[in-house]
Amino acid sequence: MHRSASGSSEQPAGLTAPGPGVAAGETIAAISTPAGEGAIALIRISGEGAIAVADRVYRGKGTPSEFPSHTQRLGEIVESDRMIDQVMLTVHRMPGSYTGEDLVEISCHGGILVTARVLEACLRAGARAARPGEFSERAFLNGKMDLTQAEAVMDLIRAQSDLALRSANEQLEGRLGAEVREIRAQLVEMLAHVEAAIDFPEEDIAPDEGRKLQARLDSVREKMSALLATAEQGRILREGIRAVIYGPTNAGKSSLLNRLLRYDRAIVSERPGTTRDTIEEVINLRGIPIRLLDTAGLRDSVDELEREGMARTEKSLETADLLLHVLDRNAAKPARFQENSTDQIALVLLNKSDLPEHPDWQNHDALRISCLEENGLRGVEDAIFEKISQHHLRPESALAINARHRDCLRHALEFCGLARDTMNNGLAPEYVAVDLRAALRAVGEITGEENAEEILDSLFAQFCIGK
Ligand SMILES: Nc1nc2c(ncn2[C@@H]2O[C@H](COP(=O)(O)OP(=O)(O)OP(=O)(O)O)[C@@H](O)[C@H]2O)c(=O)[nH]1
Ligand SMILES: [Mg+2]
Repeated sequence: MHRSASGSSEQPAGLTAPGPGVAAGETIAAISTPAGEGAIALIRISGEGAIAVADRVYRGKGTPSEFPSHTQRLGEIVESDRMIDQVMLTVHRMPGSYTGEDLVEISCHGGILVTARVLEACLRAGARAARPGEFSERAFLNGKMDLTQAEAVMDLIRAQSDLALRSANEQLEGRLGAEVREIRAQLVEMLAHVEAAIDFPEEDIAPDEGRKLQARLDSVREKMSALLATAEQGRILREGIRAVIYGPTNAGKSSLLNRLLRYDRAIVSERPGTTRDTIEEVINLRGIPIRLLDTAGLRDSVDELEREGMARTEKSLETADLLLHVLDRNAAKPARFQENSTDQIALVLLNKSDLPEHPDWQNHDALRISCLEENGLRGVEDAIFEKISQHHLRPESALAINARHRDCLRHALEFCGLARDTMNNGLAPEYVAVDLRAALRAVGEITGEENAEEILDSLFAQFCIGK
């Protein structure tokens, strides 16, 4: 499963990463820790020549090519006999490494210049700069993990909540891959039956056999549907819930944002029309990332800037998962206030409960809060959590597929549906086989067992460099 080579491993190292489509045999290097200052940073080298590169840049007791695998040694990185930094160097010999190749890890001091110089030394010694995700890509190409596990590495890095982390960990352990492979195995088995009928046409698919096949097909479709149902949870764990705070000017929307964030992010003032642009911040609500959007208050205004702000508010409402409708309990019910005006899930919050209640709100069923006196805010968090759980989450499972898996599964389901129709219509088994094969391909794309070449570049490009 090697991609087309556009360079040879004999070529001298360049300091910039060549484009995609480079042979996996080359030795690559990258700084795996984030750019910036830190106590330590990690530089990784992977590939056939990784240990030879280490031999050239390392000075200490012995040489890396003599070090036993998985042991760490203190030494120096040198260039033209000048020391760049004192480091710890670890050799991981193939195949027992993350990438499945010889892999060297250098822990150096975390200065921006130091790390750049250590990497540069490795590049001059024969490595080339790695593309984003290239270490994980190699791990996949060398059979260390399937695509769902490689994607889980990225999810793990980006996880912003406990639930997202748990989900990424389960995927990394291979739970999703295992479920997908089971579906695949069942499809393969069915295909074998159908193909037997093609090979021995005189035996045809007996009516009895046909019913069994349909039942099995239905059970596989159910499994796929169950996995598909986790897509919404996956989107939320990866991107967060979009909760839009909206309502009339001066109701206390920005005050609510600040309270939920627990710091003064947005400007609050008694002047109506304070917030103009939408402000977005993420909170972690009991393990669920929530993107809170504070918006420009709604009122009739002639001010052009304010009207632009309100247009943005309307726009953000379109993509909201949850609406937090904030109203001033002390003021009359605004003319444009409508209950259950949209299909979206909404919470009505009557703010300023420290002030007397306007008669319009009497017997009105809504949460009463005071951002000023910090009353009822815990109740807001409870209510948000409850709404999200009801509509978006399946707490019993941390399994959560991503958009790519969802698309593959949808295709597979479609083809299984076609296969079923074909069977029902009594068409020749050849036709059923065509549909089943297409379903099989779509399922195989999830783990990378099928069509990996086409998926790889776009998938790993989303990774960070050094991972
Ligand atoms: N008494 C009282 N005043 C509050 C409360 N919450 C906010 N306020 C005040 O109401 C005014 C408006 O608050 P903001 O948070 O700026 O209101 P907003 O909805 O963001 O207003 P715009 O950005 O103009 O749409 C400020 O003077 C706040 O101090 C509350 O619970 N009680
Ligand atoms: Mg505001």
